[in-house]
Amino acid sequence: MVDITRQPGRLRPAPENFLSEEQVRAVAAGRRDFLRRSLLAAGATLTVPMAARASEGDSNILQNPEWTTTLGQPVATRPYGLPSKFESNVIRRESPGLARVGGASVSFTPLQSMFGIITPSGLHFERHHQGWHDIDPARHRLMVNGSDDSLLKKPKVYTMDDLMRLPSVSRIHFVECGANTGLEWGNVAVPTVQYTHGMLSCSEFSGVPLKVLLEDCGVDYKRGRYVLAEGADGSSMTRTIPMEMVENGEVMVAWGQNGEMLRPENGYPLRLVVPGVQGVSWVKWLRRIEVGDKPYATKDEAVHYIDLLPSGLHRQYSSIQECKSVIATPSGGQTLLAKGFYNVSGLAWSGRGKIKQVDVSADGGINWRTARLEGPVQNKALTRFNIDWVWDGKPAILQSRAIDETGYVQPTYGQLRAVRGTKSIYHNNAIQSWKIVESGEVSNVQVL
Ligand SMILES: Nc1nc2c(c(=O)[nH]1)N[C@H]1C(S)=C(S)[C@@H](COP(=O)(O)O)O[C@H]1N2
Ligand SMILES: [Mo]
Repeated sequence: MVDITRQPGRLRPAPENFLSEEQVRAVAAGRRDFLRRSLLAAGATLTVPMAARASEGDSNILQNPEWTTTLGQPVATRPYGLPSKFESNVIRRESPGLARVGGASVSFTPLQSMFGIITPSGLHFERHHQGWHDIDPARHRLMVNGSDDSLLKKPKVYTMDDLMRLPSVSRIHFVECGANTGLEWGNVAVPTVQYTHGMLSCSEFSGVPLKVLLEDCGVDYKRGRYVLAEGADGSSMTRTIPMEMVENGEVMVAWGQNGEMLRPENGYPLRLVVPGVQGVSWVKWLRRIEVGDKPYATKDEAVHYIDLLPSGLHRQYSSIQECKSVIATPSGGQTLLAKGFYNVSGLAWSGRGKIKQVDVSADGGINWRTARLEGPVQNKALTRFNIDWVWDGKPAILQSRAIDETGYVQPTYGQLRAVRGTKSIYHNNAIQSWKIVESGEVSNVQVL
């Protein structure tokens, strides 16, 4: 139970400009801190004297502020609502360490500023291989065809109006780019959780199960074991999806995101939702689905999004995002300003189903305590965890370790590298460590 009589600690958010020039240079030079478990001290104890907060003489209590003594703004001053001006630091950011080539780039979700599990649509990360478009829904079409007519008897072209008349569903799912946390393979000490893990978002998506469309078009499930999804942008984004994922009803052709139409950056007016699978398969501006009898080995699955293994072989189609978690508060770039109580909070997810348990360590993985999960825990969605922690002012290393309903345990860096080697870019789900020093500064370190 939370003992609210404990003195709360205070946290300074990461600075507005997360990366100083010096940090950018450090990132570029690949400098980072390595730590070994054996060097770490034992965890903090949970005894801190109680203290009341001083309120005497506080003008915020004694005087009426202007918002109490003046007229407020009328309704519909903003026909579409916006966040408070005091939240202007909570934005998507591009990493100065990553090059932008034309429209091809990525912006990261500010995970350090989020609550619960839903990513507000305006803060959803973006990954475009060839920039984004605001497509006229009246001119958008979705073609469904077979690689030959025996695989799909009645090829069709749907308008948005056609699609939105069909029986729809709404489900909450995370989407994570396969390259999320990718720089950490190369020991680059990316300074904040926005950059280490921010190619991750979670929304309620609304749309029609792809299965409904395929059955409407007379699919032959016996022979048509794969679908190819194609986007309408200039990136020739095409990905193969195994038919099992479609047949179980999970893959959706979605137009809704968090109760409104998709944002243009996220695929307006139509995107594929492939729960548990890496972001690249969530084809945006979806314009065509083809049913085939074998995987297509397109450029985005034969050359990109593959894993170079220690044997020297490339692994293809490793598309399911394995169980992973990260502490977002406190996290890199933030500063603990006082000893005392903190609600350590973060996110856990698994492409294989629900999160079963999250453990948190404050001593770099020697001792673990089980965190509280915010329910209801949902299938292939982010799960928020929280745990009480009293910082005693001494150096500490915070880590979280998630376990999913299949029993899979999130690996340490040592365990992951033993299987995957060191040359990967994609699919890094290792345990993240945040080091806290006596000054309260929090930074990104790797515990092997
Ligand atoms: N048509 C199209 N679909 C696309 C992409 C793209 O560039 N073009 N990027 C993919 C990648 S790599 C990812 S990680 C996700 C990102 O989705 P988001 O931008 O909505 O976060 O979209 C995927 N779908
Ligand atoms: Mo991606």
